[in-house]
Amino acid sequence: MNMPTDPGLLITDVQARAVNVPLEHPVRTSVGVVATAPLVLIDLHTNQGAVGHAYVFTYTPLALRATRRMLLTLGGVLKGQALAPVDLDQLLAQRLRLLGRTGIALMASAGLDMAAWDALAKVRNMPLVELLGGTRRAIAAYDSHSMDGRELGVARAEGAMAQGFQAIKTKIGYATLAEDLAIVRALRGVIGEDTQLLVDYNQGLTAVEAVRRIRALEDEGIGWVEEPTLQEDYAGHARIREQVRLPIQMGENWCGPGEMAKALQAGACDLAMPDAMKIGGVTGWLRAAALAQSHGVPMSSHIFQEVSVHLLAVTPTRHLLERMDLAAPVLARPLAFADGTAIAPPEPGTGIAWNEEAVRQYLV
Ligand code: SMN
Ligand code: MG
Repeated sequence: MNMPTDPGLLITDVQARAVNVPLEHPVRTSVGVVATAPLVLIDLHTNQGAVGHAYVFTYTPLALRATRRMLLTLGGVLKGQALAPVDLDQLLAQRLRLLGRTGIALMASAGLDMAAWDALAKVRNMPLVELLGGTRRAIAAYDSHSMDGRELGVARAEGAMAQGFQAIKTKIGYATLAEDLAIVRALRGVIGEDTQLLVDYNQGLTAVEAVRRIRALEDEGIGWVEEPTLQEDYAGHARIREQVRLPIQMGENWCGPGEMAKALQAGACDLAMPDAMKIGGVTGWLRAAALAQSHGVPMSSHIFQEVSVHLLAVTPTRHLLERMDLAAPVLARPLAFADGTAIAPPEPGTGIAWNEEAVRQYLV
């Protein structure tokens, strides 16, 4: 890669720390439980003093060490390079071309991308959203819950309403359709008719069972049905979509904009919700946002709320910000929500900063 014309702003070091953070509520899905938040915290140092912060979420502690090693290895590739995130994305794409930018390699590449954009916004002394050409604005959000069962589900819904949310998501895919219906109706009883109710099957059904269950939910006022079948089965999602009258949502598992393009091409979904990490960081998200715009698809976020609140502000078809506070215990300032919305913080960068005492406590 030819050296940049202005070698003024360079990456000098990348540090990565693995933490396993407690969750107030485990993320219970129809296909497994996320009991803690395994995160790798990234610090990307530059020759002008700015340090970019980001984290990646590894879903299982089993992937923590390997992801940290990959981050340090790819971070080593970026040492000495100009702090130009789009160029760095191209460099990593080229280095990982034969391996394929998926799995841990993708996660590490995306984490470095998010940290590089954070560092650049700090050097330019502006919030990330403004560096991207947008303005800080209130982004509509939903409070994201789990397969909590009736008692906890109702309690969490009541809490979300008390905090001013106008939309909540619950995870379903209980043993029987009757249980799915019962929890949906119990939550509707709490949130009323004016609050959006979203459901997430986390890939737990066959396409045939998904059609049966979604048809039974059609008169419950549901805003979207997320990942009803295997996330990689775009044809299956398209078949479901053709047979039901509720919007199909997916995207958290798309590895890069290329997979998003294939899913949209297959007619797999009415709505899109890329994950800021798996889609390829800030750089990947911007390309995904263009895809959503060209297909006329509303675009929401998946976890990574601290970065996503900036990204949705520059997403032409922006829809909803997911509030699921996975990193809060290790953040100096968790993202604030009010009246069912969040606004990108005013300080330079993304606003991600570590609570170093907590990081030490949860260090793996
Ligand atoms: C989800 C699954 C696993 C971890 C975090 C979140 C979920 C969602 O699919 O959409 O929030
Ligand atoms: Mg989901």
